[in-house]
Amino acid sequence: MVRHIVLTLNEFIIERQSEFPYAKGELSRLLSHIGIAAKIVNREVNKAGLVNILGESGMENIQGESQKILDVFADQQFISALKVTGECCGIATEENENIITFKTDLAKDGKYIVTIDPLDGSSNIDVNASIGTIFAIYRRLSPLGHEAMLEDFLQEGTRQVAAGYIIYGSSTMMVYTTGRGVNGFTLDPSIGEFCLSHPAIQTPTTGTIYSINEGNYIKFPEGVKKYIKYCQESDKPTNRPYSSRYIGSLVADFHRNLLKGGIFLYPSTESYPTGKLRLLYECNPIAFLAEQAGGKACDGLGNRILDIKPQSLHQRVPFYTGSRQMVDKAEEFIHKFESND
Ligand code: P6P
Repeated sequence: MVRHIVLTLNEFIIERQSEFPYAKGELSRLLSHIGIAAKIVNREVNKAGLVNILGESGMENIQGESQKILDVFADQQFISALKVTGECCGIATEENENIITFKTDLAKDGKYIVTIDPLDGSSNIDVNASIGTIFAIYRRLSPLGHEAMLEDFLQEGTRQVAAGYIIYGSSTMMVYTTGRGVNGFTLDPSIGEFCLSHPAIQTPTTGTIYSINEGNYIKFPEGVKKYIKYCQESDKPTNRPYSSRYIGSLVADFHRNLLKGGIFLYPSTESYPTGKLRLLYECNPIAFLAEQAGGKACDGLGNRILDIKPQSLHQRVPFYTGSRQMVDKAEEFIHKFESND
C-alpha cells in the first residue's frame, strides 16, 4: 500500500522558517495559532445548523451590519489565539471599531500586528454557503515594550509579512503566503490537521469566469457596464461568453477564481460610493495572495491595491482582482469610459 506522506501546516511552517534568516519562530508561532483558532471556528461553523448559534446576535458591528452569533464567536476565538502567542501586540478586526492592544508585558514585546475579518460572508451562514476568515500580518512600527498604536495598522499592503484566508466550504482550507508563493492546506478531520494539498498555487493568466453582483448594474461606472457586456459577448478570443459566478462571499468567490482563473469585481455603487470591501482586512490580504499567485489587484482608479496608504481602519476601496489579463482588460474598459461617468 502506498503511504501518502502528508505535510501538516506546522511541519510546513517550520520547514519554511529557515527561509527567514533572522526569524526566531515568532511568525511561525503566529501562523500556527491562527491555524488552531481556524479549527475551533470550523468546528462551530460545521455544527451551526444543529445548535442555536445561527442567527443574529442582536448587536451591530462598526459597519452598522447586524452581527451573527458566529461572527462574535469567531472574533473572540481569533483574538484569544493571537493574544496568547505573545508575538502579536495588537489586532484590528472588522467586528471592532478601534484597534485592540494587548497589555501584557509579553504581548507589548510582540513584533507583529494582525488585521482580520474573522468571519467574512456571514450572511451566508444561515443558508449553508461557504464563508471565510481573512487575515494579514505586519511588523509593528511602534517601539517594542509599548502597546500597539494606530500607525502600526495603517501600513501599505506592500508591507505585509504574511496574509491568508481560511475557507469553510465543502472542505476547510487554509491558504496563505509569506511572500514566497501561495500554499493551500486542507483540514483532514480524521487527524485534526491542515495538510498541504495545493502547493505553490499559480492562478491562470486568464479565465472565463467573472464575479460581480449584477444587481448593482444600473449604478456601476460606465466602463464596468461595458466590461460586463464584453464578458457576455461571444466574439472574444474564447469565442463564447464568460460564465457568471457569484456567491456573495469574497473568500469563496476569490478561491474559485484563484484555482480556475477568473476576475472578481466590487466597484463603487450607490450604496458604497467608495466600494464595499475593506482595505485592511479584506482587499490587502487578498491582493497579496493574488499577486503572489501571479494575478493582480487594483482599485480601478489606477492604483495597485497594495500601494494604497490606508487613512482609517475600516476604509473601503473599489476592488478588482484575479487573473492578470482579465484585470488588465477590465481596467482598459474602466479607463476608456471613465470620462462618461
Ligand atoms: P454584496 C460579505 O458581506 C462581503 O463582505 C464579501 O464577502 C462579499 O464579496 C460581499 O460582501 C458581497 O456583497 O453587496 O454583493 O452582497
